[in-house]
Amino acid sequence: VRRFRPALALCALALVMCKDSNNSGGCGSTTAVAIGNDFFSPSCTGVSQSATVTWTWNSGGTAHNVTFEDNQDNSAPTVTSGTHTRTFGTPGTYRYRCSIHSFNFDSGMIGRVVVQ
Ligand SMILES: [Cu+2]
Repeated sequence: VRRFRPALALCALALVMCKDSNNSGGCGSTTAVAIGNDFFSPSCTGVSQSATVTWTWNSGGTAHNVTFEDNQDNSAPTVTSGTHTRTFGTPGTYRYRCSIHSFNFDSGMIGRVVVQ
């Protein structure tokens, strides 16, 4: 007889809830976003007004960029290491993408910052 394992069930639920999909699910609440190959982690983060978000390249030398839908405070087009920052003075949802690894802001290497 298999016994119900609450700990395992909880882990499974946590995995589902924390799954870092690009345009749904919960946003993280961090000002630090890692740039991998080819994703932003977390892909969505919720921050407070006037917060500065820092993107850190962690891609082993592969070029990526941070290009915002509003075309403000973008990174350089091909960056292989280092960091990029943007301070968000106005509440709203700021979508961004890596223009190398996406065609638009809806799929591919995309992310968003929700400023409250
Ligand atoms: Cu990229």
